[in-house]
Parts: sequence; C-alpha cells; structure tokens
Amino acid sequence: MDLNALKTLLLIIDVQNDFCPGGALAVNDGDAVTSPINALSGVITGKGGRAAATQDWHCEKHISFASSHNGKKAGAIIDTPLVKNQVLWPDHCVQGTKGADFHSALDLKSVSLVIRKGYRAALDSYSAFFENDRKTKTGLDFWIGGLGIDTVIICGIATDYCVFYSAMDCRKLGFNTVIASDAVRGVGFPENSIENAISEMKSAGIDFLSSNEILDGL
Ligand code: VGL
Ligand code: ZN
Repeated sequence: MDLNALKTLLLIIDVQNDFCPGGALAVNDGDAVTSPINALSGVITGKGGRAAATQDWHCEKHISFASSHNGKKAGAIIDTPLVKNQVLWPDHCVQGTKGADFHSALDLKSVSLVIRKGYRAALDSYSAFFENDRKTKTGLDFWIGGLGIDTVIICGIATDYCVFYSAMDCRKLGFNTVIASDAVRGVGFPENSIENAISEMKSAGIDFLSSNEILDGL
C-alpha cells in the first residue's frame, strides 16, 4: 500500500497504565504495543505526518464504573439515561491518577494532540471521535480535516472497544482507515469480542497492515 506521510495521522488509542499488565483493567500483553507504535510515530512524523493520542480520562464515580451502581459487578451491561448497553468496568483511568498516565515506554515526543475522553460523569466514550451517545463530538474530526489528512492509522488498546469504535467512526467519516495489526491488543470480553470486532472492521472496509508493511509503504 502506498501511503503519503504528509496526509497521514497515526492515532494512538489509550496506551495507559490501567490497560497494561498490573493496571486496573489490564489487557493481555497491552504494553507490547509500545515498540511498534514508537517506530510508527517516529517515521510518520519524521516524514511530515502527524501523531495524536487519546487518553481515557474518567472522573471519580464515572457512570461506566461498576462501583457507581449499587450491587453491580464489572462485566454487567446496563441501560443508562444517555447510553443503552453500557458495559460496567472496574474503576480505571481516573483523572490525575497513575493508572490514567500514558505507559512510560510510549514515546510521546512526536504526539501533537492529546484527546481526553470519557470525562463527563454521565457519558462514556470509547471512540476518539464520538462519545457513547454516538452524537457528542470530541472535535478530532475537525482537527484531522483541517490538516488535510486523508489516512488514519490506528493502534493501541483495546482492539474490541476503543480501537474498534474509533476505527468504525473514522471510516464512516470518510477517512482511509488502517489498523496496525501488531500494535493493538484487546480485552476479549465478552467471549469472541476481539474476533468479532476484527471481522466487523474488515467488512466496513478498514485495512489491516503490520507495522512493517506500513513502514515499507511510507
Ligand atoms: C476502554 C473499556 C473502558 C478502551 C476504555 O480503551 O478500550 N475499554 N474504557
Ligand atoms: Zn474507560
């Protein structure tokens, strides 16, 4: 695949301590994404492209936390006033905590924009573009469009949640969308959620390339 770095954004999703081994919502091997991501961000920005990162950034007592709902356990799925089928999670990525920090192995030097999401108490946000009510924008599409970017390479955590929703929205907004396949890791809850997310993304016209294939195409 031929990629024009000048029109390319690397979008790094939620590479935060709480999603890495030892964190509150640890994803298997989550920290393994950092080395391919660092290689991609160095080359893409070195050639004039952009890198942006998202940061899951919840207030205490956030609606997505099981602990905010009497008697509910992590993994339960509930309807909230703004969002149907909200999955409840352990408390994670609380604003200002160590768990919400980016993983220390992630190279942030070339990241020129950080989008914090999920900070409203009553509304979760998986996607980098729209919150879970599917209407409230984060503003990322304006930034991308304003820079003349047409291709977005998505990497990070979690394949079946924030990467999935970000990629699907990105494609719907009309950008060429590529998943860096060795630079994502998933939660895997409920069963088969990673496999299902990958097949849905492929059906939507999202490309899957390894970080080496992407580097070769730049
Ligand atoms: C995420 C669950 C809850 C993610 C964020 O980054 O994929 N998953 N909050
Ligand atoms: Zn979250």
